[in-house]
Amino acid sequence: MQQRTKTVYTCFATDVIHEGHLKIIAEALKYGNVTVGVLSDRALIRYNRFPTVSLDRRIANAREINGVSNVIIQDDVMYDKIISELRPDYIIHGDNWLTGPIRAIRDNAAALLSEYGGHLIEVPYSYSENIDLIEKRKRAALAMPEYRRKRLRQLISIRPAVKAIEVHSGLTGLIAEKTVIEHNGELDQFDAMWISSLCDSTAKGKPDTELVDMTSRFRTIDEVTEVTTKPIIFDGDTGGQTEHFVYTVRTLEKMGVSAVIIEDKTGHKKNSLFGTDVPQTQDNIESFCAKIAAGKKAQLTDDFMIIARIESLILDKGMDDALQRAKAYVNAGADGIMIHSRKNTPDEVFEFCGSFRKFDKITPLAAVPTSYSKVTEGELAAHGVNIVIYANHLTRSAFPAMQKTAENILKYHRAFETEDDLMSINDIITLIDEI
Ligand code: SPV
Ligand code: MG
Repeated sequence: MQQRTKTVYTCFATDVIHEGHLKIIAEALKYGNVTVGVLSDRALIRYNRFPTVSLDRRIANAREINGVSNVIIQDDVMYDKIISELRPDYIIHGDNWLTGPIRAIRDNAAALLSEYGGHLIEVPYSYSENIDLIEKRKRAALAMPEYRRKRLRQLISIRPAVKAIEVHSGLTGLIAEKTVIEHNGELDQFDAMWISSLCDSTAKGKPDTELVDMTSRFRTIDEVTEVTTKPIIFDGDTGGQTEHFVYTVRTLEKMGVSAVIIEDKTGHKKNSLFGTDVPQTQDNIESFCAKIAAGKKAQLTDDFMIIARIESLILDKGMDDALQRAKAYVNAGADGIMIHSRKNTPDEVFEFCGSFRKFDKITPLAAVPTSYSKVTEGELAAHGVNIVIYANHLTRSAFPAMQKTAENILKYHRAFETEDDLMSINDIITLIDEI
């Protein structure tokens, strides 16, 4: 009886086929007919590899490889669907997936294969100067303003909810950029960064009152863009005078920022989470609409977004006022609406989103679940929220840790007792990659 030709599957999470991939294909061909899976955009993003070329191009690249019998799309980083549909005899992969969070993908594939006697083949991962250069060039391309700027709009169209974390320096930028976790068999990471006025000011020891000027805020953006590729949402406070805001928009666009969020307050702005404990003045609708319209007129790219932030719930002005403003701001050209709340449940945010979505199904909505932190991203997305911003969490976690270390050194007149709380010297001196 003639033996059935074996099926070998390999999946590529890449924009460029290089010698490492060709080595895997050469090895795979020894075992049978080779099917290559090309990760979809959605899956590549989960994998922390934002695509720089289209899915069609990536498929064409895979088809051009000699010896490949079949090219299919893999729409999830996990192999469950592929394995159940294709039932490959072998899955072949570089052994780099034995370490780090992607080990979860490997273990999952191995378990599924073992259910029917399939095998995993792991080939030594190829490191070469050329592969290294390809990786570096890709990262450099993603960091360029024209790629980075449009990435937020791309993510909004792909992700159920884009999640952004606060950053205020190169170091916090690196945490947002590189933190990938595996939890319950899923990989996760942040999609975007929020340059918070609160945290940017706090890092400089200044109050969050628009005291830190725009030139200094732009310096923070520079620090962050220097070492990251993910898109930036900039907290533009009130946007300042309309005559100045138009210049801010141009500068942010040029720097590759994806969106500015401006809040409808005027005068001596204080942080929203003070609520009505401090005097704060909400701008009138006409004047704020004029600021949005002027910003939209000034912008030069289609990618950049001006998101209008509504403070009506913060200032106890009521739901009707918030909704009336939302309508007006969208009509004035706002590319998105951020609804802010300082309640400890998400109820009023959900109510706003429900009413807003009755008359506007498209305009992206952003929420900042600081005071209502029990809500999950999934719940917010189910109510129509597109962007979830964790607005201050890196600063709030770093400060108590630093304070405790300072107190312990004072207490014990030496540093030994702090050691358990510290990263190792080796970790800190190797944390930042050298070129
Ligand atoms: C910020 O992070 O600076 C914000 C959000 O504007 S909030 O602090 O909640 O006002
Ligand atoms: Mg702010």
